[in-house]
Amino acid sequence: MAITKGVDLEIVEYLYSAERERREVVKVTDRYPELSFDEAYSIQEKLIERRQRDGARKIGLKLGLTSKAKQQMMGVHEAIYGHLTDDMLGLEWEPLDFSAFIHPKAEPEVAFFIEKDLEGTNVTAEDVLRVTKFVAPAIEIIDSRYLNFKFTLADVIADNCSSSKFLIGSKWMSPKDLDLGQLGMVMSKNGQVVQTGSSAAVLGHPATSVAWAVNKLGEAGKGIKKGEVILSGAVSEAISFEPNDTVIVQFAELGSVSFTCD
Ligand code: OOG
Repeated sequence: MAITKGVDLEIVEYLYSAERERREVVKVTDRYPELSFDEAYSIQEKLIERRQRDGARKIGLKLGLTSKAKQQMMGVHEAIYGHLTDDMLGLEWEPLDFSAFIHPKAEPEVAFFIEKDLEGTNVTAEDVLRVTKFVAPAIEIIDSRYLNFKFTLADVIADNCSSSKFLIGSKWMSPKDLDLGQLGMVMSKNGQVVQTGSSAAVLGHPATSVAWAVNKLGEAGKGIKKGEVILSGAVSEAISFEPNDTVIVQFAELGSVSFTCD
């Protein structure tokens, strides 16, 4: 059974209020088991429109499930994308407010800053690098609205891919000046190493991940735009954190990015 017009907007309110009221909710597919990926993306679009009506501005995209390990864990063969809005941007020098989250986790990522529109269905990693002005170290905070962070692929797409906050480090480099395909990464929490990885974990190269998103958007006649920021997907597993924790992500060559939490 397809999701009808009234029902999609009900789901939007369900997820949006869960986020604003910081509560976990039962996943959408418990009620609508046949929710398709296309319907889920359409709900995601409407969720972003809802945020825009409240004053948020769309500023870019995020990729999810870009590592083979995470895809296998979910039993899927595809990445997913969601939207970033300006109210999601955190600043390194301002502690994050823990009470604004449900059950947050932090992921190390490489951010892309796009300087030219790009659209198509045969876009390559090289095309993405050509339109990328800078790359920078980033941390994404994911905070699924679903109970115990458990969901199907359709659920997580509808929930804007668990997006909550993100932070960008201060070292911005041209992708021409480093080997973006194999950047080592160390993530530590309160001085203890909690994850290590390589940017190669992101579909072999983070630009391949961005190209995947452009091609996926291309199927709907959309693309990425000049001025957008794109989080290319997690380089390692996400880690949970608590109030007063400090998390630092250090990339070889690309520098570091960190946050503390109140
Ligand atoms: C889905 C989003 C994960 C990534 O980079 O893999 C994600 C989840 O909540 O696991 O952003």
